Amino acid sequence: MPVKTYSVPNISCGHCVMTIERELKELPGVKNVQANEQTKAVMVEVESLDLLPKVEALLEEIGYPVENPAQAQSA
Ligand SMILES: [Cu+2]
Repeated sequence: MPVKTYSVPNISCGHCVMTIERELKELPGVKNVQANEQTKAVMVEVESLDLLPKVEALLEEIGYPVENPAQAQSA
């Protein structure tokens, strides 16, 4: 399944990591989420790349906008 790693500068502590993982896992089609406080990265595994705009919108909504949205790259 496709995996995308985002750079999310607003991650500052373990609480951010837990919030991001909990919220993203509730999105249908998201299979796995791993956020990292040290690297400020969020790895998402999705059923389809079509879901990435939703992932990005949700992250922005909860206060963690991504630096490198999928539209800018070929994932
Ligand atoms: Cu935090």
